Amino acid sequence: MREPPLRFRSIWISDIHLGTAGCQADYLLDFLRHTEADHLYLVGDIVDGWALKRSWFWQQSHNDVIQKVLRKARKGTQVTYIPGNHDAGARQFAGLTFGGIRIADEAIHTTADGRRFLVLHGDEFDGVVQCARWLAIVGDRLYSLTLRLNRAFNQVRARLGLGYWSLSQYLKHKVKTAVNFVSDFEAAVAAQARERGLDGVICGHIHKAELREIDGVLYCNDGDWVESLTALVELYSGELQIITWQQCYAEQAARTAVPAYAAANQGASGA
Ligand SMILES: [Mn+2]
Repeated sequence: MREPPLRFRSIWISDIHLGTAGCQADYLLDFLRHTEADHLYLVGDIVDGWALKRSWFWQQSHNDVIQKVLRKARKGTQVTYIPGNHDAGARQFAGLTFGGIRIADEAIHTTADGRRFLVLHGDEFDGVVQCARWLAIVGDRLYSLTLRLNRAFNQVRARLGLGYWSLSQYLKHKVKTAVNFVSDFEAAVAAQARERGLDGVICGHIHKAELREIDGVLYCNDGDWVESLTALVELYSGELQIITWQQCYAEQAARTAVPAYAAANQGASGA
């Protein structure tokens, strides 16, 4: 199947967590293969240094993601890497450029229609991470456990011929405190953009894609590639959208499946 790539002015992806079993590198590779952009922002938690320190996990697909991004940088995409808390080691290189990839603590992105957005990972607004690091680490371990469960669960679903369904996402949405934390986080990040006189903010970190106005500024979260498989994109008009790749993926598969189904039906009616 050789379809022309979807072209966007900008793409934001974050929370890929390369180096963990939860990372959905194959879906991300598929996304990177089918999309092109003038600007690509890697909005933190790209490689999971915390998890790699605990136990080494690295697959060929994780290399492929990095190669793919480097290749895009070589071919003219402006790539900006904003490290997050799980890859905070890279923050010491802010201001430098490696392999055509600019590393920065944060960035200001101006859309085609002239709006200005603050781009950052977002962990600095995470009260848990700021106040008690040990609590964050305990939470992180519980989280990787749910992701492992999620993976096993979806392997069973796949065997039964069922589609991908995020158990960890479902559980998290069921927890009320998590919901409270999400809304507090969103409000805090949006307030930062407002204080700086910007039109909006683009972040990641909480693994929940979002695009909505909060007190006069546009709050955008590009989601993640461990559960929701989402990216934020800017069209050439300047309009921002969230892309859920598992949906695009399913629609694509359905499109290619339809002719085969129609052909089979035609054969049946002719008989
Ligand atoms: Mn993070």
